[in-house]
Amino acid sequence: MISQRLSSRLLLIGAVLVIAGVLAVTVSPKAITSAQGSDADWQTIAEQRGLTEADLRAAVMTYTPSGVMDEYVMFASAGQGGQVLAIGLPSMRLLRLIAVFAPEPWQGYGYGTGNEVLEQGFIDGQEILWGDTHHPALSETNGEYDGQWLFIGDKANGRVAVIDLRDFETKQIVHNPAFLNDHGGTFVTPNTEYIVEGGQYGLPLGGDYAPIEEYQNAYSGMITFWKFDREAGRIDYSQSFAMELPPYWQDLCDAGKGVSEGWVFCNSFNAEMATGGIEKGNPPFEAGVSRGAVDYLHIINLKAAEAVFQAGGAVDVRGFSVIPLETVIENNLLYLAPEPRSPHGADVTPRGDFISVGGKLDPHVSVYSFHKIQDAVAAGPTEKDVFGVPVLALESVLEAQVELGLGPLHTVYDDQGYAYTSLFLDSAVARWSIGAEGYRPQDGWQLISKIPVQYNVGHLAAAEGDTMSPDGRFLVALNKWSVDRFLSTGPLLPQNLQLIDVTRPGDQMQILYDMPITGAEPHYAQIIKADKLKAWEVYPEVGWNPITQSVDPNAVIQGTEGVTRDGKNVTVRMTAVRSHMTPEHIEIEEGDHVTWTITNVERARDATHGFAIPFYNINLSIEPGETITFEFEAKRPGVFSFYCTEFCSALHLEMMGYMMVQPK
Ligand code: RUQ
Ligand code: CUA
Repeated sequence: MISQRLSSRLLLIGAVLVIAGVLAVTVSPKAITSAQGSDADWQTIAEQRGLTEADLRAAVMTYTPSGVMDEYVMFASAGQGGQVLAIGLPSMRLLRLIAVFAPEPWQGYGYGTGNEVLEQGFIDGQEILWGDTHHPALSETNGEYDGQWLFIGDKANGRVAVIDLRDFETKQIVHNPAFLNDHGGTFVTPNTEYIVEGGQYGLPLGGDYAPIEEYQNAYSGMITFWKFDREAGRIDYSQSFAMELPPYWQDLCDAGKGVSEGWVFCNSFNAEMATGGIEKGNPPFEAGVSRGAVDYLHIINLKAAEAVFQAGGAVDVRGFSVIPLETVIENNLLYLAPEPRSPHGADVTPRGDFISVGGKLDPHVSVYSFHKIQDAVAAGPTEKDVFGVPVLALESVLEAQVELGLGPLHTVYDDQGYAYTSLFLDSAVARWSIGAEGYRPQDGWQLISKIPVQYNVGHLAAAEGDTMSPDGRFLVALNKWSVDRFLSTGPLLPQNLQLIDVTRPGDQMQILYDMPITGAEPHYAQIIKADKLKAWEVYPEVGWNPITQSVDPNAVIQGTEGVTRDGKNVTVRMTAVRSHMTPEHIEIEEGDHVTWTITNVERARDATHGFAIPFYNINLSIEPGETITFEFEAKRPGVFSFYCTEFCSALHLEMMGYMMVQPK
């Protein structure tokens, strides 16, 4: 059915292009007005709306008829919103908001459910109900996305979350108590043994106090290796460890793969160890941090670090295992290599043989060869930094520098041997050729073309882009500013995700679609083939607990519902099915402690029931098969009408009940 549909779409594309070629001559672009006349054919509509040939090509490449599925799913960070977005490609339809670090009412997350996950993310008892999500990472098997797990970091508070892609729900939040911020995360090793979380701003270990004047001696950098237990579906805290690094403001990291498997690479941007203080007459951070000519690429031997940790080489910092910098140096776990000043991004090529580092304040992308790094390490580094960390000479490890334009940041790769780098200051995407064997030796290392994007592009995401076999085809530019791309929404404007077609060679990249994103700044995204995702249609069995991913021993079976009392403790056991909750009268007393379990006994796909109790801040989304337990103190007497918040059936409005709290 679908393939028939696709082949007729291909015919349509041909027809559109022929006709559009004619139209393009006569039509002025950008003067989009509403097509008049309900019986106008599509050519007339295209003409009246002023669509060009390129517009029509973009339309047929992205238009996804009702009922037809997207080919890819993009998981994008939702920045300050603390959440993750799932977006279908090529339609750019928003499929799901996944609640992670912040309460989210639609999913009932943090209003009776999900509370235990959010609470795992509290630090020293401090409630933290938001996050700044930056870099999502899909789990991998043999360097390919396997569609099972998604991880994401919170830059603000230095936390990492685990999302199960069977139900698209957050299962765990962890925090390394030795540090309080992060950035270079999350990235996974090729078989998801570790989830890498690089730090960012230098801090005293443990987030303790130390005067800023003692920055060089009292402050540190940090990288955390979270051990992932696939069987349990959780990060194993006891097998996780961190490495203390010099306080150089480590930035973006990437895990080695192929030839470089077992290594991790991070750029950094404050080798100057500037400490700011503009108000004291010091150079401000923005000047101090970029004063020097070079920063350092960090080259970390993770395999060796793991062995040192397992041999007891770590110390305890606030209950977490940290390998101190002296031990790091003694065991040759870290090498540095100069980078052009204030770089951003360290992106490993699909075969793992090169690392691209964006210049940010330098018009080049610098490409390091892993083979050369190995040779330089074997030859023995000749220099050291002020802490005694070996520094590899730039000439000994650099493979190429490609001049791209202003503000190169992040690089992704396709299946043709091209690399794509975002140019923040140019507001453009540069396509360049990787001039090595296995990529595009025929082209050498050179800039191929650039395409303007709107505007101030941060990250790029490529289809299957971080795997060992990227798909090419599509690229998404995650732009920070949208300026004039959409109708005005006041001084705060949405950000703009732009879908770019990279199927054609040379300079024929094309913007296909603009998607406004509100409520969030999507930093990075990963794009996976949709058929790799095997999400459940309904929970496998009635009574399912999504936290344990098994049947809850407390699940309510139809016919056993009721209210029981043991002193001040009241237990409510309820089922939900279209269109009633059983029981419908809950009679309790002021001061009772209530433990309330609801099982949605539906087996029909999408038959979700909501559940809300006024005043008590209880709001649930109970998906087919799910069991939820919540607790509260009945502190306010009165009559409370609870109801289903999902319009689930024609008699949905009747799906309600009364909770009567008798005064003392
Ligand atoms: S950042 S726009 Cu990935 Cu957090 Cu570069
Ligand atoms: Cu259940 Cu409305």
